[in-house]
Amino acid sequence: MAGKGANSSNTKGKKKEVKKETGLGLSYKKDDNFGEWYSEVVVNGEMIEYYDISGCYILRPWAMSIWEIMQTFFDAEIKKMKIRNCYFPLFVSPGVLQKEKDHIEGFAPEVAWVTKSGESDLEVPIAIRPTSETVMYPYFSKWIRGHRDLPLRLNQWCNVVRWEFSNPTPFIRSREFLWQEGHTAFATKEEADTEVIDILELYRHIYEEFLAVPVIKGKKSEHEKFAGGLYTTTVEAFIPNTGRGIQGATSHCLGQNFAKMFEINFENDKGEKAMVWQNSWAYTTRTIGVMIMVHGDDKGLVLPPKIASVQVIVIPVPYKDANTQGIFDACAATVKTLNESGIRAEVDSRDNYSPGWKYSHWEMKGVPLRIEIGPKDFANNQVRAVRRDNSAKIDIPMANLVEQVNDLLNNIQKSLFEVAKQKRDACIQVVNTWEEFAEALSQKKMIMAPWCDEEEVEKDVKARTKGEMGAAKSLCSPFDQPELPEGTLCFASGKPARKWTYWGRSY
Ligand code: 87F
Repeated sequence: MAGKGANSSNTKGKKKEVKKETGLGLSYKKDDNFGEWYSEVVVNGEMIEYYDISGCYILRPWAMSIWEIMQTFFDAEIKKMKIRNCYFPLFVSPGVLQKEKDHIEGFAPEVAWVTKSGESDLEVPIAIRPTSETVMYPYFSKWIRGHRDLPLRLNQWCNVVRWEFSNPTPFIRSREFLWQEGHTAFATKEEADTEVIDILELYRHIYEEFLAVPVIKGKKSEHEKFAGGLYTTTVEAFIPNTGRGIQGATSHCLGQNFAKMFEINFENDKGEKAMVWQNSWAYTTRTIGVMIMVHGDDKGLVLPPKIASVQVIVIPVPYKDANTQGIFDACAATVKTLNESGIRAEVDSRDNYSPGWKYSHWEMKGVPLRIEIGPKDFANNQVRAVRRDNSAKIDIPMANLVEQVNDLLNNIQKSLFEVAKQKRDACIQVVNTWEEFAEALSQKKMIMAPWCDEEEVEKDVKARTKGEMGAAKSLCSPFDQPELPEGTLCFASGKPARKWTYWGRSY
């Protein structure tokens, strides 16, 4: 059972030498039993606590602080773009929800409803927002009159509820999650197109520069796009352990479909009645799960410095007859110096845990850099730094502390990305035929294939790959297209290929 790994019997892999020494550590290894490893690492790393409603999780401060760091970045960036924050209600009346019938149809089973207050039935049940198109767009219609009311660019930070039935996974697929949802309206398609790409670049930035997770920017197929929109762009990540692609965030151009439905019209500069062009875009707490899956190891979480609320943990290592007070003072001074230069450092001065226990504890929580100060370091006016990502040990003279710690943190950030990219790239397989495709899929690859771009063919690929591992689908057609030689044929249909597309199993 998920999250109960510590108490269950040892099925795969050895069960914990570390555990005997310290009471800490993981029962499962990432490469042996990825699912149980993940369930255990999110709990032992203090990101998540399981809750008594399936698919709902408590986000502990260690996780929330990551969300807030990304939020601070993204919020400032969209404000530079003149996008403004707002907040619409959580509840949706049935009439409004079903106004856009086509778009809601496929999603209806996931909508959660409030039917009672106390003991009495509500006269009309009220839906809980799964997304806010139908909540917001009636007001877009009211607020937009003339071209001077455009663009209207709104964002909200909120929770949404989707009552999913397929296996819930912390961060990755939960019934309630946090996101930002951007909803914008423009006078022209060109402006909308530009924003779609600008927002997608911010999503790439969050994944690659903050979470150190490589992503591929591209366009979803007609089959995989948001059905209510015109086209969907995505940043796609990949989890090497499971061989599955995962949609990291999406930026949609909605075209004029919703404008038609909700009558979002304006008088253009020629005095004619025109319909707006709309976008919507979102990233969610799933980002955190992808980061954990990509970087975590057998000792626990591995947090990239940019998103770690504690970048450096300082641990005093006093021996019996050492100058304990001197060591504790040196630790405090180290933290103070680092904090003053903007580095997020803390000391673990608890006297009821041994240094060894503290090492394991902070490794489990993924702190990028540990600084130890023992009698010898104290005597030499230096500290010992230990990297979480590769266990490298570096002695740093106090005089160079800030400079070297900054260098190390930058290095860890870069190196996490490079290592993740190498692993991801090693999973990419270029194929040209169905046989090669099937073989690569069985090897859990992310597959780059020439495709005719026909929806029927994608459906056929799904049907032909159906099995207990789940069917393969298109992940995206990368914006960055390799050359497609004249006469290249589709891997699945044998018709002339129109583009290179990534395929694979996915979350
Ligand atoms: C579940 C229940 C009801 C996804 C749903 O991607 C409706 C929906 O509309 C639904 N699950 N969607 C699509 C969401 C599209 C769009 N919304 C704004 C985004 C970005 C943010």
